[in-house]
Amino acid sequence: MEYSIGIDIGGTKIATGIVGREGNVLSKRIYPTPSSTNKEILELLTETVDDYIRIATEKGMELVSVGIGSAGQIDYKRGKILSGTVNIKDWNNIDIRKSLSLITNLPIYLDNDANTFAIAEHQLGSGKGVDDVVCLTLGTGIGGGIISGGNVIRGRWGGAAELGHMSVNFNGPDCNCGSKGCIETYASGTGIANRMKEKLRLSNRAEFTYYKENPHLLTSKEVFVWREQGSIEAIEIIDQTIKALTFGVVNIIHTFNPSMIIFGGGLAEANSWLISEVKKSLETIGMSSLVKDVELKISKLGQDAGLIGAAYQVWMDKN
Ligand code: BMX
Ligand code: ZN
Repeated sequence: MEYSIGIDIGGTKIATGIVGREGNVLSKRIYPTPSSTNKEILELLTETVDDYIRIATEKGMELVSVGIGSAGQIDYKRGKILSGTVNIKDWNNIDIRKSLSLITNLPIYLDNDANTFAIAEHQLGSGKGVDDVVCLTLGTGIGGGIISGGNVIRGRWGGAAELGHMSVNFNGPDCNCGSKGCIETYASGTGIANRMKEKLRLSNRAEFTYYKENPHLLTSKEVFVWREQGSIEAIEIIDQTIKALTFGVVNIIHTFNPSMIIFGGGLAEANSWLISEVKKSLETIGMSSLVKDVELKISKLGQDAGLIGAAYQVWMDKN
C-alpha cells in the first residue's frame, strides 16, 4: 500500500502522521504550534518529516509524498504561504516546499488547512459521494473549504474559501483579517473568548474575578461552562455565536447551493448541539428552495481530518 506523510498546521496545534491510502493514520503526533518564530515551526516540520521517512524506511513502507495543510493564504501550486493572520506568528512569505526539499526528494504538497479538511471529508468522510459540499472548521479561527461539482474551489492562486471572514455585521468587532464582524469574531474559539473578555471588563461578578485578572487564560470552554451554569453574559455570547453561524450558513447556501455543510474543528465537535440550533434557525430565514433540504453534518474523521486530507493531496492528483 502507498503511504503519505500528513501534516496539519493550525493556530493552536500541529497534527502529523503517516497516512495510508484508505485514510488510516499511523505514528500520529500532536504538538502545540510554536508561537515565537516561523523558523521554530519550520524546524519542527523538518525534524518530523525526517523522522517519518526513517520510520517508513525501517518498516519497508512505500512513501509517495509529504502533504501539508496549513492555516493561512496559500499559493498551492508554488507550495508557498503568502500570508497569515496573527493566529500564527509571523506566517508570511514562507517557501515551505523549498525548505522541505532540502531534506527529501518526495513531492511536497501544500494547501490551506480547511481545504485539506474538505478534501478528506469529501473523499472519505461525511461528504463521501456528495459533489457539492461546503466545510467550516471551528477552531482557533474559522476555516472554509468548498467542493463544487466535485472540484475544490481555489480561485486564482488558492486563496479562495476564507469563509471565516464572511462578515455578518459591518458594525461588528474588528477581525484580525482587517474586516469587521466576520463569523470568526463570533464563532471561533478566540472570537468567543474575546467577546467574553469584553463582558468581563464590565462585570463585577465574583466567579469572573480570576479571569478578569488573567484574561489570557480565558478560552471558549469556560464560556460554554458558564452558559450551562446560567450566566446571562455567556448565554448572550453563545446566542450571538449561533446567529452569526446561521447567517454565515445562509450566505454559503445562497452562494454555492450545496447539498451538505460539514462542520469540524474542536469547537464544533465539543458542542455539536450548536449545529442543531443553526439548523433550526435556518428554517426561518433564507430562500426556501435553497435552504430547505441542505444537510448540516459533523465531520466523520474528527481531529484527523486535516492531516488525512493533507496526505491525500497526492492521490487527488492521480484520481
Ligand atoms: C483563519 C485563517 C485561515 C484558517 C482558519 C482556520 C490564518 C493564519 N488563518 O481564519 O487561513 O484556515 O483560521 O485555522 O490566516 P485554525 O487555526 O483554526 O486551524
Ligand atoms: Zn475576518
